[in-house]
Amino acid sequence: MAGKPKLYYLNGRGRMESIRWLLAAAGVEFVEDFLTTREQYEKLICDGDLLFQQVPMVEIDGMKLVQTRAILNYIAEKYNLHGKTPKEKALIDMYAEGAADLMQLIMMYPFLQPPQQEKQLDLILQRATIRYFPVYEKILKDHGRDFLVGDQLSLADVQLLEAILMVKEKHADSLSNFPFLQDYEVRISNIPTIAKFLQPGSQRKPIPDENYVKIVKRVFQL
Ligand code: IBG
Repeated sequence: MAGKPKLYYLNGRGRMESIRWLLAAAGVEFVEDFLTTREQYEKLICDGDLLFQQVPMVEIDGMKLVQTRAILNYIAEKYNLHGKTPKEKALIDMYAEGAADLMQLIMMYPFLQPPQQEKQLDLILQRATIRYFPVYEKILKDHGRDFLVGDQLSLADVQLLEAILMVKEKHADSLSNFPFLQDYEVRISNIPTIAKFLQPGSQRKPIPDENYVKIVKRVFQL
């Protein structure tokens, strides 16, 4: 039997967090190797482990996968979280990418200084409530189903819940005008594998703090 997937990244959210979420939602155990020094990162490059000299990298099924989207899609395919038909896959990718774009705005936030940080916060809340949440609200309202696509959990649901919780960390009331998304948040959060990941002590990473930002800057020489 193949071993557990091994994740190479920092001990923080960044681009790896969605991969952790998806594995957890699929009920797959994983191990992590945390980069804390520039030397560890350079060793991975020297050993030829990083195709484009970048992390996230995930060792899985004898492969060293890089590129977040490729990794997510592989896991989604393997664990039946990527729909049943080409059309379902396209919808899932489209919805997942919208959530990823929103999360990208939030990912940058801790790396900014005032006053850019306040501007970024305004942008995050504006994009969430004017551009992204209305789209997902309408999808759920129009088809009246439990999940974004088809009749089962998919990559799109996992990424959307991650995005919703990230926005709520910035502004707790951000779903107040979106009743379908409020119900959806509760429903998806209660899926047993996801509920477990949301419990304290899981491999879910906390909101980035100053120390995490320092390590990121040190490892990537920013
Ligand atoms: N397209 C790649 C992907 O999606 O996986 C991009 C990967 C990437 O940018 N990785 C960064 C890296 O390895 C680390 S995440 N940089 C080294 C280099 O030389 O390119 C950095 C990041 C954080 C938080 I942390 C927000 C955005 C980016």
